[in-house]
Amino acid sequence: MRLVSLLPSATEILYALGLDDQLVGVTFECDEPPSARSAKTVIVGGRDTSGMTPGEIDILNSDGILHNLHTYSTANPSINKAQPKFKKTMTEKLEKPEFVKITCDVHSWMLGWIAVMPHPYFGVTDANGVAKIENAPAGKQTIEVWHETLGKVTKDVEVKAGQTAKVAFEMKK
Ligand SMILES: [Cu+2]
Repeated sequence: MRLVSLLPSATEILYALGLDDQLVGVTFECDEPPSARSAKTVIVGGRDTSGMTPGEIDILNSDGILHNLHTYSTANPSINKAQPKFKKTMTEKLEKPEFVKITCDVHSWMLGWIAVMPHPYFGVTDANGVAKIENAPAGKQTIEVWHETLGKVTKDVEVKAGQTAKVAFEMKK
């Protein structure tokens, strides 16, 4: 079974029951046990973002060693600062829409991307390459697919109210 917990208390219960190996996703609010957010996929951008401040991101240090936050961006100011072992959470601001590369200069293998979106209509592909965008407004919409090495591809799609529109993308090197 693959479990996703959308409630901090549910995450705690799943850990207490020893079901954490079946837990694949938690929310950004699931802070108990502290390892939950670093060991599992953190789901953001759901319909309820009431607990989030737009443009703010929490960067966690869960292993208690020195790291460094280094972002590469053009629209947002770049960040380059140390995250000492005692700094469990650092809150940074990324307010302008763009794809921001983030690395740790202490550990060359630590690299990620942060997608700052101007709207809540996005999805992340799963292991089968499928992404879902929920509650997209009806009408003619443009979908943009982004991949860190393959770049961007866009397609137009007609979204009908109450129906699912399917669009296939193929990206090549
Ligand atoms: Cu590091």
